[in-house]
Amino acid sequence: MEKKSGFVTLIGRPNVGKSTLMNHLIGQKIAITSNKPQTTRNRIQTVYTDERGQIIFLDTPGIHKAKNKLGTYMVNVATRTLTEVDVILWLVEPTTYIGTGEQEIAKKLNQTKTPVILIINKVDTVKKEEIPTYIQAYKDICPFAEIIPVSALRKINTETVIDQIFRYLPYGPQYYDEDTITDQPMRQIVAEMIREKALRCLQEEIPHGIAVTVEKMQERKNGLVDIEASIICERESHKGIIIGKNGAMLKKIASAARFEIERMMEQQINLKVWVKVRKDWRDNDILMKNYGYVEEKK
Ligand SMILES: Nc1nc2c(ncn2[C@@H]2O[C@H](COP(=O)(O)OP(=O)(O)OP(=O)(O)O)[C@@H](O)[C@H]2O)c(=O)[nH]1
Ligand SMILES: [Mg+2]
Repeated sequence: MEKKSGFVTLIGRPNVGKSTLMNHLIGQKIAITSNKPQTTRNRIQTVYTDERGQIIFLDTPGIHKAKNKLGTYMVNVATRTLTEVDVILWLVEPTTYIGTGEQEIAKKLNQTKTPVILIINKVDTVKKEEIPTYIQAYKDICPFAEIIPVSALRKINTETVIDQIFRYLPYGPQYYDEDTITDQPMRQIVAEMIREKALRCLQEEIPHGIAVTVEKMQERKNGLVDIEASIICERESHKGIIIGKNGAMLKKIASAARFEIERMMEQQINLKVWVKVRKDWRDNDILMKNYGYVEEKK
């Protein structure tokens, strides 16, 4: 049987469940997730392979009204994928009210000829009999190839997503070997896992102003891996909150991160985390670049 292959982007407003869905579709947690909007900041590429062929997923930052340079960068990253893929998955929440954010995305999608599959996610949060009303509300704002109600969290109807993607993918070569899950370097995945724990433990504006860098990752002869990382924040007052009373908050973040990194690497790790202040780094091109938020060269 001739195999299919191609690129598929997941786009949508922040917090609609793009990263949760992608992780579930590939069967491994690569992209971090949280209940705070703007969790994903870069394009995260992962690979799904089965007997039908290969799907290369691009998870993207949520499309929103940017308030700083980091936000503009994130929206550009997401928007650019629209021109690079064979199929677009647009994720939305189950609602009949289509806000300006969604309308802006629809406008962009109406300018492309690429097939768009609408994913109405989080259907576990609504009554089953209401689902047709959400489909009805969305169906005319774009010429969708398909509309699929899904729950990424409860794993409802997610097989259908893979089936439908393969329908619209072109025939083509296998780009990666079957064992490849992602092209993200391990250091980056580790930094993201620490950022996820910080996002989940901290409140209000603090998580949005955090970046994480990994300065050292080195394996000892006995297999233990020493990791040194920094949490960068925007204000002295934020640093105090991130460290917490007697270092309690930082300990909580680091030990949650260590637990997950050890599980992923299947190795014991020794994790040291520092907290640094870089004032308003989200509006500073050079600092943003240092933390990995840099435009890809074409
Ligand atoms: N109830 C329910 N919650 C979900 C579902 N999918 C995702 N979530 C939750 O929604 C929140 C956001 O999920 P993410 O996967 O981080 O969302 P995202 O679209 O990647 O968000 P950004 O990266 O900020 O753009 C998390 O708390 C998820 O657990 C779902 O199907 N049902
Ligand atoms: Mg995400």
